[in-house]
Amino acid sequence: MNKIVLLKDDITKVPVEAIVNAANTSLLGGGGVDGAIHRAGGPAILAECQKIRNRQGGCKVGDAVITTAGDLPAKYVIHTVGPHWHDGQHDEETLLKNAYLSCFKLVKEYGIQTVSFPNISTGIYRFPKVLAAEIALAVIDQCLRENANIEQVNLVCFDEENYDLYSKILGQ
Ligand code: AR6
Repeated sequence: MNKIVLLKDDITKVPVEAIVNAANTSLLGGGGVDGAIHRAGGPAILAECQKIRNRQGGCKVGDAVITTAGDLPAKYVIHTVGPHWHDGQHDEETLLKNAYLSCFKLVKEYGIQTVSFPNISTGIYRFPKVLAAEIALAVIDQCLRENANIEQVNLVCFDEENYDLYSKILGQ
């Protein structure tokens, strides 16, 4: 687990090779971290998202696509779509796991060595934060074992609650 770095920060400010975005199926931007990434990254990101939309009609829940990072301190943005939390009976856990896995698939494909994740689905999509953290850490742990090329995974928490609970789980 020593390749995992926990940060309390704005993900758009942390230099890294790839920044993961918690997007929606339209890929056209939104609020939360998605809004922050498009604002800080500039129009080049949206232009590539629109091309992907034209080609494949957006991004399904649990999938991920990759674009330039525009003006962000990164090379790529990986846009994934986490699930809305309903009641836990709508495949939410599997879909969140798939969102993280889809990001790591692109990380492997593009030879990415450093990547920052926000706490996908735990804002506007209201996924319970402890459960989301457990799912995120299990997938990250598995993917780090499977991909020795990854040097660092940043978990960038924006809200105090996520930062505190990740600190506890990671024993920091
Ligand atoms: N840096 C890092 N984390 C952030 C930042 C930031 N600048 N801003 C917010 N967060 P959310 P979701 C955290 O709502 O729940 C959008 O409208 C926030 O504290 O951004 O997956 C999309 O277009 C929370 O822990 O994403 C979708 O429609 C985490 O990011 C929808 O929201 C995720 O919160 C996706 O909802």
